[in-house]
Amino acid sequence: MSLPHRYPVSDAARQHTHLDDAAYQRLYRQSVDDPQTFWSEQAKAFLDWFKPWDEVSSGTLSKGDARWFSGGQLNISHNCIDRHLAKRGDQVALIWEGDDPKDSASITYKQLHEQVCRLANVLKKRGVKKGDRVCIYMPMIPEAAYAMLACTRIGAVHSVVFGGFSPDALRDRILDADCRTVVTADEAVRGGKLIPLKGNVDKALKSCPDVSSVVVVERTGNKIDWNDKRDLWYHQAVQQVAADCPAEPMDAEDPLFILYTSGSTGKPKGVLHSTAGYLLQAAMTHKYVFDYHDGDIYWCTADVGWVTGHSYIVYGPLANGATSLIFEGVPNYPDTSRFWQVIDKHQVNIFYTAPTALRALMREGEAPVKKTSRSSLRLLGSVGEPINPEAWEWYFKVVGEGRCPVVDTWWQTETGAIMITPLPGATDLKPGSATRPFFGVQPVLLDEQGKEIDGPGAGVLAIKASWPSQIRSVYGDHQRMLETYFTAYPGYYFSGDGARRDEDGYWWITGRIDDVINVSGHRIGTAEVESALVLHDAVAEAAVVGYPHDVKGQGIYAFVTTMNGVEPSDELKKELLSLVGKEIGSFAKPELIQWAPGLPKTRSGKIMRRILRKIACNELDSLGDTSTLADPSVVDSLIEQRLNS
Ligand code: 6R9
Repeated sequence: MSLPHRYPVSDAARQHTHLDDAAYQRLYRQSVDDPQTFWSEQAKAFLDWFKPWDEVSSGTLSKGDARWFSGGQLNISHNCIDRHLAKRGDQVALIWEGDDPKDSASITYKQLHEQVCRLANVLKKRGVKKGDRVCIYMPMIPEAAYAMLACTRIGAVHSVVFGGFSPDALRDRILDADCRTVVTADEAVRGGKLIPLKGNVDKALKSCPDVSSVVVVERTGNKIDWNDKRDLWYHQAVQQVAADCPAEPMDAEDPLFILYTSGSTGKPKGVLHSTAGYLLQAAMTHKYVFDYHDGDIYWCTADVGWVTGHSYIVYGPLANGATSLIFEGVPNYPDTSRFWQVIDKHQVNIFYTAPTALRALMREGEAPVKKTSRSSLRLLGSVGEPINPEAWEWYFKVVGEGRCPVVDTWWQTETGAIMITPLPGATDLKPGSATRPFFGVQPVLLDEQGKEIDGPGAGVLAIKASWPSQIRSVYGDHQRMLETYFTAYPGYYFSGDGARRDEDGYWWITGRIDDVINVSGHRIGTAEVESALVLHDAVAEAAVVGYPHDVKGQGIYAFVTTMNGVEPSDELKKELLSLVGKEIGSFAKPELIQWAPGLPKTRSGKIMRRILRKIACNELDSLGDTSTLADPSVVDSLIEQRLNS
């Protein structure tokens, strides 16, 4: 194996940056040795407070009761909008690039202020109060950001549900958080196709009798069903309220948003974040990781339905008074040059995307990239899954022409903001490595017994001290948060990821070690897909595992046992796929379904996923111990029929 490449910090990056390596070292030391002073200085520098805090942090990881800046008061929308008005009221806050390249718009901070205030007043008028949950099910249009910020303005807790989720998945999330208000659009437009968002909401709400208001943005103007008692048009409602709305003072630890994410067990968890710590770390990482400077045009291609969209399209950039681009479309529409064309069109300086998009575009060759200039680009970022060195090099050399540092940022819905990452002016880069911890983050490698591994090695990635944007709870089930993240290794936050640390102390994230599959950066719990499959009358049992996929990173491989007397068929396969689409969303449909006469089980009846994973990955010489199987012969037949050979 050849040694991984190392790219030293470029002169350009060093000269441009806020922080060189010496500054990183010094501040990192301080953040770990004297977190109280460090975070107190940062909280003053990055945020506007209505009332100062009493205590920087308290609580412990073992109790899962972290609190940051207790006693302090602030408001997120004030921090993201109002405080910028004096200096940059006429500066563009959001650039919207539509699905159709002919559609784009710019929204200044002044306009953002008015839009957010008006929508906040609409919500208030419909009875939404501080602490109430509001579901946001939206396309990638500016109104999605307005809705999030409007909630924060009045202290409502938003729960954004990705527009790719099915009506059933939407219903479950609305019920779990007891949302009474939904903000949506008539339809979404992606890659030239229409997605019936309002139609999906109507279906979901058949089982959500408590939802009393649905605010509908008119995106396409196509005909939709309407319920006069419940539904209101956004564009009409905002005209009927005042253009100003005071920002509600919120306690630092007041809940800010819920975002559902998959774990190893069945039901998605409503990860709950709170106000001050979240915004502080989102803003700070946005500035330092992306080397953001006043006037930069910044573009994160994520969807606001995922945490990356929350922290790095909306909250981090706007807290810093940045210009943030919201893209409605997809990388390959109208053609595979689209990303680079958008970069040229809006003169984007900082670009943040996912490895799966890069791998898909890489397959198209260099021509679609090379026909654009990209001369405005200064920095490239990656997030969502491990980036393979080949994709990293392509990103660096072809997209960035060797000029732009690539920051590979590791973090999670639960961490709220970036945790392990290079800083472009401080960190030598190694393709495929997320490199070093951000300020205040103390990652450790644990062995199977939960003991810390010193020096180079591989193990479980855990974090040993609280950080400001840490998960605060699982909505409605605090116990579940404690069990999922803080019980397996007492005193640590358990990430669910495996990692390696090299001789330079650099971190290499190797991927999930629990039953979570990362398909194109979407986290999907195997248990969720299995529960969908077994809903079918013809299915007796199903086991789902991940396998390496060239473009998506991982694909979903399902082993399905039919009921006695039911013959497997292509028809049944189709029904199963549409069932998963209905229960979760199209993005969770298995790529491969293998009919399994039986599943490998232990004598106590547990499915041995380890073996299924090996079969799905076609790693047959490392099947491991099969002696504990109740019936070892099922393995031979599964191997023979495997679909990924
Ligand atoms: C931000 C986000 C989190 C999971 C995480 C890990 C994977 C994210 C990564 C990465 C390797 C990176 N992941 N960034 N793996 N290198 N730079 O994606 O949040 O949707 O909650 O997913 O994604 O497996 O545990 P989320």
